[in-house]
Amino acid sequence: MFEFDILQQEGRARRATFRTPHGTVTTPMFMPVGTQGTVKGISPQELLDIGSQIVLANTYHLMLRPGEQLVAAHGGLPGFTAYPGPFLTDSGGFQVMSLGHMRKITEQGVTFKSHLDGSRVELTPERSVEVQEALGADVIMAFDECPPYPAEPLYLQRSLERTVRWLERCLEAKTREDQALFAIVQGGTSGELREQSLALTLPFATPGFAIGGLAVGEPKEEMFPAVALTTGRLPAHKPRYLMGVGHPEDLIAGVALGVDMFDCVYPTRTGRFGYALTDDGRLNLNSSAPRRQLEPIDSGCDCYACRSYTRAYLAHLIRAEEMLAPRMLSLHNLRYLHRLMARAGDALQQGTFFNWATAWGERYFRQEV
Ligand code: PRF
Ligand code: ZN
Repeated sequence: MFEFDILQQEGRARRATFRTPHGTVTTPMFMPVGTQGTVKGISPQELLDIGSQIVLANTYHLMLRPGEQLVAAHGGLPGFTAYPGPFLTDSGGFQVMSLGHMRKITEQGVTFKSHLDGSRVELTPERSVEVQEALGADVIMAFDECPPYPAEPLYLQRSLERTVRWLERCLEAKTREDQALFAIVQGGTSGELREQSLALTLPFATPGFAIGGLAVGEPKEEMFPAVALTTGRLPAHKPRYLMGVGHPEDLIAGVALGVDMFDCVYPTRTGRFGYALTDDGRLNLNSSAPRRQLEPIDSGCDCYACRSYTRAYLAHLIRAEEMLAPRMLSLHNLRYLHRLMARAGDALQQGTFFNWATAWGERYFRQEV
């Protein structure tokens, strides 16, 4: 279980297979976010149809509502959600910081007020693992702290050291053999602190490693050097997961730097706002031009929305506030990112990844003149 086999490599970029109890997936891959045990507006059958391979779910949300025991009573996330493939659950640390109120971080863990009913809740490494075991995902994440950007170096250092102690407690608390626990490297955008986090985290030799603490508002010129430093130190033969990154250009850059897995709410959220991802950049279907365009969002896309509808029809749905619009744009955007990662994989297979990525970027960033 959890075998990671690298099939091709070009520079740092690689194509690989990753075996989980609910199926073998191919990387590089993008993972849709199903925070509440559902990818907003998209059915499990649709996820399978567009090539989703692993679905994300959140410890924080599901422990508060409906409670992990109800999910466990369905046999875990696949039984609860009817999505039959692999799941990954995030540990809750990141969501507590962005959603919880009156948060207090101590060595023991985080206490906060629920964003749902204001009740006082405690989340610790042990509790996070307990919840993630009840939810039953194939990949579970260590309970960490993702500090805000910017943060004081001294705070970042204390925080990353505590995250390592929490990792140790997560591994101690873990009882299931059929779940892979990934450690999370922190350290903000500082090279020195990333190195410290790596030096303390790598000895735990978890079956995969995540790069956390990025995509929290820092400039891209600070994010990518931190990614590059981290992928340069992580073991080659284990999966690498860049958390919370989902813009097409960041996926390509991440793959070039040796990242295998990504997740983000971006494709579904931007879809709900009326934007469609294409090789020519992001198309705004709220603007006036698409209202008269009789072509699909993307003639090269094989998703249901592109096979069925014109831009004009989708723009009409948006203006009429019909719920098919956010559904179809989410579906298309997810398919776009899945296909982007499949195209990167095909290029890796042919040894043409860097040429392909350059051509993709030239078209994606081309300005209309
Ligand atoms: N830690 C966890 N989840 C996350 C992150 C992190 O650092 C990020 C970083 N952007 C997204 N999701 N546990
Ligand atoms: Zn499409």
